[in-house]
Amino acid sequence: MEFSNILVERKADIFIITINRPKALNALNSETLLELSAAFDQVKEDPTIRVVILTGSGEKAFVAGADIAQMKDMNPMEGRRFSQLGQETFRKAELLPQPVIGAINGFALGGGCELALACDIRIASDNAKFGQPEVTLGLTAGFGGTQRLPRLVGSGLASEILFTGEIIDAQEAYRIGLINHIYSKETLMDEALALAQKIAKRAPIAVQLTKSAIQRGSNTDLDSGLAYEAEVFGLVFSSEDQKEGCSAFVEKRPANFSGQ
Ligand code: DAK
Repeated sequence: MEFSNILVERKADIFIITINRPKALNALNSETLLELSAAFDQVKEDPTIRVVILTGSGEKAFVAGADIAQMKDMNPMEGRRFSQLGQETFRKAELLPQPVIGAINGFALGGGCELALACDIRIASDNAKFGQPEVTLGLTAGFGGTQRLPRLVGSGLASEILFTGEIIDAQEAYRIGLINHIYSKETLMDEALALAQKIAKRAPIAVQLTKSAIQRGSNTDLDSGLAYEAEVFGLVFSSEDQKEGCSAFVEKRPANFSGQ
């Protein structure tokens, strides 16, 4: 598929998706969501991709939200469809076998914050800003923010962010656990790539099963999550990489994982 609102780039095992509407601060309209959805489908079908990095183009924004110009005149049915499209697209990121790193390079507001929340790992530049300003527009968060933000930072902090629409800076986002690391904007992508490369060197099946256990566990009770973890743990023993990884340790040599 040809993309006009996103850029995709392959760097060895790593797939970089850049939302590319800098004139609208990378706001998500339906077309951009459809392209993002197609890119996630492409990643899912390609086992040679080990890690995905998601970022925004330009100096100012990761994603400044859902496209307000498009939403302005929506009727309720169009609103519901738009919300479903965003939710389905973001869910694809979570359900990808490969880890997704959000490299948040500026404003991550509304749908942009929600897209960041759907990434497995979030790192940000020091100029990043986060918030759910929907209530300032007479809207509710519609791409998962009311569900994922409380799960990540707790109900009290999420409620304050969602009820006030206040924007927080990278330091505050770091303090509340919304992001893992803060870097200068010049080094953010290098750091994202270094993190992606570190993950890409590990046994891919083990990494992917770990992601699936984290995802499964965050949506279930502890006992069901532990039962799933035990199944996954058993399953890795069918991989060549398990034999290689454990043998390499015993033989005191570096492991050479094949992804099988
Ligand atoms: N949508 C469309 N265009 C946007 C945009 C957005 N979210 N954000 C910025 N832009 C456009 C601006 O209109 C401007 O376009 P031109 O006037 O140049 O044509 C250009 O990007 C540059 O923006 P500014 O001139 O405003 O740049 P500043 O540096 O002065 O300000 C800003 C940056 C990020 C503080 C400001 O642009 C801003 O406040 N933007 C809006 C941020 C925001 O409120 N985002 C949340 C959007 S609401 C739902 C489904 C989804 C959602 C909700 C419900 N259901 C269906 C239920 C999701 C909602 C949202 O995400």
